[in-house]
Amino acid sequence: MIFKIYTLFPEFFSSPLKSGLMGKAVESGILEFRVIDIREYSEDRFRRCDDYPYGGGSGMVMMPQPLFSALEANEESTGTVLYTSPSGRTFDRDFSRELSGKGEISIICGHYEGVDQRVIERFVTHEVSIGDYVLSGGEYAALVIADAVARLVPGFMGNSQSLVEESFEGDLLEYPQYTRPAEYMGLKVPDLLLQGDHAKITLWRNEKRIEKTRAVRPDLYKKYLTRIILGE
Ligand code: 6GU
Repeated sequence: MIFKIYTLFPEFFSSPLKSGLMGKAVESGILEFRVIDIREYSEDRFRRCDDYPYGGGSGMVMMPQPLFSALEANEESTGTVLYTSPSGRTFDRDFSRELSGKGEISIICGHYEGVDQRVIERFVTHEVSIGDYVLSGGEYAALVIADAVARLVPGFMGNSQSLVEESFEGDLLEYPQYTRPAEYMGLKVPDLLLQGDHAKITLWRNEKRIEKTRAVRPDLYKKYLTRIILGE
């Protein structure tokens, strides 16, 4: 899978794309990132990429010219082009799944008060937010989106079972995990996990998932109950 990232801050991506599973996937060729420096496409004498908003108001707007040039040089007409902005549709698991089926995804990282609307109308297929808060730049969101999508690409995760048994599967959050030692600083691992009765352990884990979801994600819990009641 290829990610093309349009950004004013290409250096932002250098360390994340080298670290952890993402780094491995890039090295093995499962993923390819092309980080495109929007500023290189600016025809302005000083390579400016932002200007004051028409109609007044605070902040700056990303100019159409550098983005049009960058996108025209790097995109074919049929691709998926995301634009990260707090005004977009909220990114979620369903959308990450949908995106993981694409061979190529482009992400324009928004900055300042956003990009000129003509860029959105000409090139963008999805305006995407990662949640109801404001970030200082779309780069943070682009990394979140790329990671969530990449881990669904076959071969990215070593152990595919961990993809199945994770939070949100079955609309429940994950159960608590413990590792050795069985007692640390007087704090004990629940006995049942040490006894090896796997049927019991499965039941206990399920209970914990339900308890936690009910406490911290009432919205998800409702979804879970509805699904159980409907017997799906
Ligand atoms: Cl995609 N961009 C910015 N600037 N803020 C956000 C966001 C994106 N998603 C949530 N907050």
